[in-house]
Amino acid sequence: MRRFLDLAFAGPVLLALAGPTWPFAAEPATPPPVTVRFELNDAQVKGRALEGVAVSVSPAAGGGEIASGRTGGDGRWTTRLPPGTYEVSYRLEGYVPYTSGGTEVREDGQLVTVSLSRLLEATESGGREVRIILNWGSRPDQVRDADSHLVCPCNAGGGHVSYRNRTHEAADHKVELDVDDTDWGGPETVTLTRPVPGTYLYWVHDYSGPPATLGASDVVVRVVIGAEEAGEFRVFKGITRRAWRPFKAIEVGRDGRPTLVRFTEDEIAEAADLAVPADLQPPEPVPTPAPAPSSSTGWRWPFPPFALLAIVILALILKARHRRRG
Ligand SMILES: [Ca+2]
Repeated sequence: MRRFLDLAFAGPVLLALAGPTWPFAAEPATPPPVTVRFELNDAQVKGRALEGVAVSVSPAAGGGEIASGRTGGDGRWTTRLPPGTYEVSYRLEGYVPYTSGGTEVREDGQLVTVSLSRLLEATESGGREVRIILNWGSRPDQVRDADSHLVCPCNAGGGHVSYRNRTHEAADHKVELDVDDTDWGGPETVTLTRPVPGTYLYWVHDYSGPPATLGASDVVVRVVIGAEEAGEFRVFKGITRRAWRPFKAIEVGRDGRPTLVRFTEDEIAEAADLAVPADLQPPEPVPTPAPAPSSSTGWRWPFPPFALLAIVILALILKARHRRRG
């Protein structure tokens, strides 16, 4: 009887402890939010932090703004977000508005570096100016030194602009790389002034490899034509090459109007975005063959360690018994 009473009492207590949702299934858990720092800087002026940038964050899947704020004097704004993919827009007077469609939030303390491009004066030549802005990640396992390369179609000497040759200037046009950033983040900005008719080729090179780390990095390339963001490109994860072409070309017509030409899906499937002219590119290192797989158990020894431990314990027990009998 006493036992029955105990059970009768314990049942409701256990139910109460189980919480109000029992016996219904728990809701799918939202991952706990992590701290994310946004750092805004000027795409053209190295080291210039941008204060007062309005940042607005919405889930990429839709649902509207979930966080917003403005950067402080250090160009930074910090918030907390559950890991996921977000659309983030950046607005500052005098700069080209920018909305990023696929900002991935992964770990606590993540730093998202974004560079804004100043609005050009609404002149005829200003409308034809092209800026290619490269940002990359800030984690130690991400590419430390990424480089922008651009080849001008004018066939003049020095038309390949990179960290080795930052300015290409002819009588009627100019290509300029503002800075060679060598320690994470970026930006590196290439500016085309009065581009000439033809095909401009651009690619990103992982200078600090091997190993190739572009695929582990947050490489983002944006193209601004005049006052418009013409395109945003993110490196795909898992790329094992050290060079990547985010877009096919900047095509400039006979009227001097530049157009951004993207790769088609078929071209990307054929890895055209990894094809950089060999004469312009340092050779890729020959991949070393993977080490031969070890035995199926993973242990090269006749006995795995736990078997050896068992044998030692067994030997000690037998020895102790032997002593007691003796
Ligand atoms: Ca660089």
